Amino acid sequence: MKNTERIPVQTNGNNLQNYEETYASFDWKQVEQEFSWYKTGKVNAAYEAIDRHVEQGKGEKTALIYSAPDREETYTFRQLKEKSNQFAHLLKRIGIHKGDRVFIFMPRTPDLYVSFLGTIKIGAIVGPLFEAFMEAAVRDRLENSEAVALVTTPTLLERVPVDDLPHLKHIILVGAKGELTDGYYSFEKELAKSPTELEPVWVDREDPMLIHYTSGSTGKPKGVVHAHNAMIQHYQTGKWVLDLQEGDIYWCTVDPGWVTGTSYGIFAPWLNGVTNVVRGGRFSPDDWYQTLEKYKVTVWYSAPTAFRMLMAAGEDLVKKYDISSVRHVLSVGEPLNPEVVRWGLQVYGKRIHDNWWMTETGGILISNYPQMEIKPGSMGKPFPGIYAAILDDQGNELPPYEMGNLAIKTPWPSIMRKIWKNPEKYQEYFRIPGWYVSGDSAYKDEDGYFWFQGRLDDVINTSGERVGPFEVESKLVEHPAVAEAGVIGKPDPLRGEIIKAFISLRAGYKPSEELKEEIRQFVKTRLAAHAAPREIEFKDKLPKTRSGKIMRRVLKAWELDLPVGDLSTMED
Ligand code: 6R9
Repeated sequence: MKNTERIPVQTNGNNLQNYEETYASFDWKQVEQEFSWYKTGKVNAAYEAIDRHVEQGKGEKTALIYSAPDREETYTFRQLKEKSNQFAHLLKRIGIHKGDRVFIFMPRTPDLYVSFLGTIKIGAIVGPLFEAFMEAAVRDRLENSEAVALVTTPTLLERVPVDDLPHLKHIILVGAKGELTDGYYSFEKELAKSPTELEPVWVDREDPMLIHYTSGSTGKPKGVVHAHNAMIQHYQTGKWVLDLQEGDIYWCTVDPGWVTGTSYGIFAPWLNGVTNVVRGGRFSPDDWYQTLEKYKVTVWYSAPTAFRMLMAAGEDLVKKYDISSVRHVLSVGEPLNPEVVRWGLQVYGKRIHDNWWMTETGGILISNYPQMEIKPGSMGKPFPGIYAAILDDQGNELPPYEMGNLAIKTPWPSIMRKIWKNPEKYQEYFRIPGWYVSGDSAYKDEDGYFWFQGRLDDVINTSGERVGPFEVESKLVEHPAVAEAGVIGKPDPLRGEIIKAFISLRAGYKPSEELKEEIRQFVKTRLAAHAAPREIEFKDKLPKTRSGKIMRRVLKAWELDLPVGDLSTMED
């Protein structure tokens, strides 16, 4: 179905003047010249993110604003440089070397960011973990990566099976009380006795710096490895997609346990020398609007699940706060339902700019730019320097509107360099020569906009029609009673599959057979008869990952009584 809805350009953006022209002429080499690598042949991404600004006279600028219910602190670029240097000295003292894996398992506090930067400064590989992980999830990741050091808190240490992890030799505790035994170190005491100056370890741009574990639908999570070179992409997408400028107050709402929280919660803002807001504590609509108001946030990057929850919290709440400082709003992680885009425009007065990428791609590849019309429901167009296409299984490019494999021509600066100890898995992404095959299905329209349909495993085949679950879910959330929806295909002897929808209702609505029928008719009349869910089930909550993605495979496993696979990334 052709979509004719358009949202015109609002602010025109600041950094990227003309998308079409830039796309036609851009070369990544232009960006590389801005960093030390270009002059010396060596680089360090943490140096480029923090220390470089101190050397360029921006040491007293605020780099980090940390806000949590019980703690509020700010750090300048100089302070972050010094503290991360001190942490780096601690690692050096205990014998951590270039290439060693250092994991961080702790709540979002400034210490997390200091540890992250300090690890990279000595050329070690950092692995951030969600604080909510339970023992099995922590074990899998530390075991697979053979981590030698871990930064954590005394409380979270209870979930680390230290005795079963032979490689793990050093535990650095944030907030430890009293004397510690061998192999345990107090973060605060050790930093206090470390010098604030450090010569970073200069590495090759291809040297690894970061591992993110991401789960596939089956099997154990995979350790996706990124190199220092990824910063080229973080920096440039920060400029052209986030539209970051000198005076911005930037807030990326997500945790560094998810790749968005590192590429865009650490690198993009700091490589661009911008003030970065980090909020600790749990999601609450009140606190979020308060954060925007209090710090006068200008650029706000979040995820569809959060925007849907803010939408469900209603318009009246928004009116209680002054969020007029916000200039630019962005979303990633899941398809951004058109209804959410419309709501954002109506209530915030702002366009929400959807963009697409993956842990494996390391940075944004497809996006809506400030100076481009938005077609609600579309992920936008490829970033300059990126060629994206829809391929059939043989690698032929498909014409507009045909659904197929979303694929990207290799390489680009932030593409993953390997999957830790799993070369077979790595190769699967490159099964079509010259291309990275994402595993997502999508189509492209005649203007070059990309439209997400679902993970390939999620596409539903009902009575011979291929239906992407996203289209159905987006129509469902347009119904006033629906807060969130997850749609799956359920095997059916007659139709191949039928569409089943799991729905959580907005406050004030009660489940009933009449409501089911009303919702079914709503989709039937506004989308297509074949796309209307034959079955509807109401749920208090839908299963989601910690990054907020609805887990359709879990819905499907529950429905069909199948094994659910790895659940370590599921929220409580
Ligand atoms: C950054 C991140 C990647 C998967 C990806 C796709 C889904 C991400 C999306 C989107 C529709 C968007 N996804 N952005 N789907 N529209 N704008 O999310 O990385 O956690 O590895 O997930 O998320 O299915 O393949 P990751």
